[in-house]
Amino acid sequence: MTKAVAVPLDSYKVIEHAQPIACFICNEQNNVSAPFCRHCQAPLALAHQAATQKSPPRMVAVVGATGVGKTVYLGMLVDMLSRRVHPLQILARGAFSITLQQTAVAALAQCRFPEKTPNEPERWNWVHCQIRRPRTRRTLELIVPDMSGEAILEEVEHPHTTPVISAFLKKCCATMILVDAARLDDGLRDQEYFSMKFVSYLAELDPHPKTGWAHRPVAVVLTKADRAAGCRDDPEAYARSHAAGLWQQCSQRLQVCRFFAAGVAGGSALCVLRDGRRVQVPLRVEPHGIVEPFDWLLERLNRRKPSA
Ligand SMILES: Nc1nc2c(ncn2[C@@H]2O[C@H](COP(=O)(O)OP(=O)(O)O)[C@@H](O)[C@H]2O)c(=O)[nH]1
Ligand SMILES: [Mg+2]
Ligand SMILES: [Zn+2]
Repeated sequence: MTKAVAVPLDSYKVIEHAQPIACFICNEQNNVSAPFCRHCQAPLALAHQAATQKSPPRMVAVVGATGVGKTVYLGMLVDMLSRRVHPLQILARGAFSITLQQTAVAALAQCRFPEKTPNEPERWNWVHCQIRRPRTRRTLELIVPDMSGEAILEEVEHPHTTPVISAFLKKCCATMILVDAARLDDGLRDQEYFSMKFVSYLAELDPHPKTGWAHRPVAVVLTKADRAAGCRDDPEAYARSHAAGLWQQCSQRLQVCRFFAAGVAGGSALCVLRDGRRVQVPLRVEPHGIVEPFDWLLERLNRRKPSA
């Protein structure tokens, strides 16, 4: 005979979990205890953090083809900004904001570049930080994910098939388009084609005559400037001569656009690993032009009202 036992029903738990939470990126409803959005796979920690803020965080995209230098650039940018006091102070929010900085800087300190970014959005580092100007009480919450180049290309080639990218880019208030200057210097055109496709994708994603992408700030950053002679002195002139199609598209389609040159390594060399793989290694870390595009974007953002 089975002995009857009284089992208390934890029904309060059901009620707690029945309350949905909207994903901060795509606005779809999710279970409050889920770690990632079931629709776009963005971390729901962003929605939980945003819920504690008076004004919603604003988002900036850092885009470019695979291998252009997004992870290295973003890791170094967060590291440099987090040490700076003037004119802005940056405070990272949440562990994954610091992970990007940690992995990029740790790799560079060991004379290597960080590993390739995984394709799955749940494995990206979503930098969420608070920007404070000393002596003013105004703060700005900013979200900048380190996305994979493959996922960006997939969305650009087939619009609205990668929900995390399309929803994110629709809500973004500014973007940095990274272009590999070392490849431009070698006469290769893939970087130019990628960025041209991206600019045209943006223009079609939100064509609103006043608030669309044509009016949002876009910084075009020529990366690996240490490997492209002449691009540091005048990035715009360099883009005009080495990526004329991109330069023309930017000047025709974007009202608030500027060209920059940046480099993290002071020099790099090709190294053959034991397994036969050939990888670039930084010979020394000599950041150049890292914060300038970010400062320029922030200044433009401060002049605009949040649209989202
Ligand atoms: N010379 C040089 N190479 C760089 C620099 N930044 C990145 N790279 C190279 O570009 C590769 C890809 O960088 P990564 O940031 O992972 O690119 P992502 O795919 O756009 O995130 C690195 O492994 C390096 O070989 C730089 O500032 N200078
Ligand atoms: Mg990456
Ligand atoms: Zn979502």
